[in-house]
Amino acid sequence: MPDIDSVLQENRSFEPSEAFRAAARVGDRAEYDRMYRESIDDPDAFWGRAARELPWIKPFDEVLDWSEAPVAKWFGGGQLNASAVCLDQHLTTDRRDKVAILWEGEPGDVRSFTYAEAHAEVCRLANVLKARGVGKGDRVAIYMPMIPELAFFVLACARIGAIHSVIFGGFSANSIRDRVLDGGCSAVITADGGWRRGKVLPLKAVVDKALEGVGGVHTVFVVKRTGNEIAWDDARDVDALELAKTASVECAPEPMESEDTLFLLYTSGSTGKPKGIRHTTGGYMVGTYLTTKYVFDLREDDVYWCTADVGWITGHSYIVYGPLANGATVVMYEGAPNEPHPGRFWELIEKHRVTILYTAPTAIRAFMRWGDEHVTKFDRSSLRLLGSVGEPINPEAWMWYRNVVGEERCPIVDTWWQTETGGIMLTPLPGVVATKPGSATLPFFGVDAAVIDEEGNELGANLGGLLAIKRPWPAMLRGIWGDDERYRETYWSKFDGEYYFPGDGARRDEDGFFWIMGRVDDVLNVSGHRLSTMEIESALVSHAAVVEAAVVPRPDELTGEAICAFVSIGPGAVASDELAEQLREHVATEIGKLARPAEIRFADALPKTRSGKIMRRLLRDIASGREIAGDTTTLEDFAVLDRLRSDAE
Ligand code: 7RM
Repeated sequence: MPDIDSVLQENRSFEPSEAFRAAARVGDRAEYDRMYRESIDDPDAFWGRAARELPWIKPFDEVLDWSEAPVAKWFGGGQLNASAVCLDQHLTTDRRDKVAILWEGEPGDVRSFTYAEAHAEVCRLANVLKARGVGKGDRVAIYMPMIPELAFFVLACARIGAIHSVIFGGFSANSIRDRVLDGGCSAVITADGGWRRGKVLPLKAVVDKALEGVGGVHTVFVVKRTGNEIAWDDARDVDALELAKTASVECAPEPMESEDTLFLLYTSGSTGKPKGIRHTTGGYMVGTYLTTKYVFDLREDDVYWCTADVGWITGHSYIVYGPLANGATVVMYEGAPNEPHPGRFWELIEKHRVTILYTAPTAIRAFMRWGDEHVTKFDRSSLRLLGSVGEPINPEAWMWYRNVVGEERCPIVDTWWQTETGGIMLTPLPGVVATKPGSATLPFFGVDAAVIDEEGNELGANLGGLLAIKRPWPAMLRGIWGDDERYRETYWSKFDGEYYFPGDGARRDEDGFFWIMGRVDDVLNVSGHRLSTMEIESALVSHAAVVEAAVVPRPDELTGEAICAFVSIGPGAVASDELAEQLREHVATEIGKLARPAEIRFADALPKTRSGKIMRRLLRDIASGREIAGDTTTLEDFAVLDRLRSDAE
């Protein structure tokens, strides 16, 4: 099979400012190189030292045991508790009275908790869980809005050694049922409702439906947030905050083995049922702690805001565990970015003096579409660092993020990683790297990344191929819940256990920078050329009329596959044959005739997962006139598919 042809040309490069560099933890390339080299050449020394920055209950005997590959054992013999790492360790320091969580609800209500207060809340909730018989090793599903109690319950589970399985608050009753059954959950934590776009999401009602006919759940803990009417089963349902009022504010953290499971988080496979990705305690905590510290270059006075939902891995690692382990002040927001107006994020940044913003390309593109004025009317001078995660960020969006949001002052860290990797894998360190728009740049410490071909040979500069990771890292997944074979098969079998295979395409440029080219399942084959959908999409969105684009193949007798582009356009543009022709020409000019779409279809919206990733798999079926096959439970808006289908007719 030929390599993936890379056609994207991007030569701009942006150094961090001298001021940023001077204050940064790692402020020059030689220092990064030295630390990186040690992390690869002597991982025991590097990770052993990093791990000893955390408060262990019992010190570990061994850094890594890889003898049962691909199941890694990190920090064997050690005991710790993730909630104690996040909370208790700070109580004997000045951070005791520092704000840990600064929360704003969609209606504008604000609550904040110092580390001491958060600790008390978590202990109370842990005692509430215990009182209903929840204990070490039990699986607990959490289906909650973005309220402080979501983070507190996550930590309360960790405190007593219960395994949390957070299910994003937008999932349907069926998705919840599947996950509760697969994980064998014996308790569910939910809320009466949550605010989203001015309306109440009736979460408890969805849980009630999900649990119809499900036998194994003995308790549903309900947090009353919105006060909407809910059904109540006296035998099963308990009012969590009512019980918390009289619960003790002390709860000793359960000593956990380093390899005890901390949580499950379900991620959709391209086919088949969702996989319960299993993360354990020691390695995950060391990995999220260290990446947060270096990638966001956290300082004591930072106000850090990651806009993800705690229901995604980004929220687990970079709202809860990583930042709190570092003693950061974390902003949490309940609602939609355009409620009650399209400037809500920037208003929040002005109001709370946010210094670090970590968000997703899909959100950045939405803000671009809504117009600069909603951003610029708020004061963003507090911002010093910007981050991106979730998808390849197209250079246009990157430049807009830098110029409009960050006023050319803030470095951007484009962080590549996965639910499975637990933490950030490819990323610039903000004081070190001269970033290039669209590149996740260099590997984080301990990450031995390569771009290889189908035979496992490393490819030379600028050749597109498969991203591969050569050795275990602390925060990596330890398995798929209940299906160890699927773990081996999916991630380690492609190259006989030699590489972890994330399923993404990538190239490395002449400076060794990584450019992620999207999922390899999405690669197109036009006349024998393998093209990355992401590069063609990037060319399309660089046209002024286009907001978002998704490129998929459809079968073509002549070329094997022809390029079909689904395009959503901005408010000022009009869908017409003329515009379609312009866009086809635009792609031809930007990257060559080879990549010129055979067909452009205008769409008001593209099918996305609830975390904002475009589901090209579904568009492939539509473009080829096939019935949609495979798992659609992660789709955000089902009506989008019907509209796309009827447009095609
Ligand atoms: C953190 C997260 C993982 C997939 C991954 C990629 C894509 C994520 C980037 C990215 C290019 C990035 N976990 N992805 N971050 N692609 N640049 N900075 O999103 O499990 O939900 O998704 O997301 O394809 O494999 S995830």
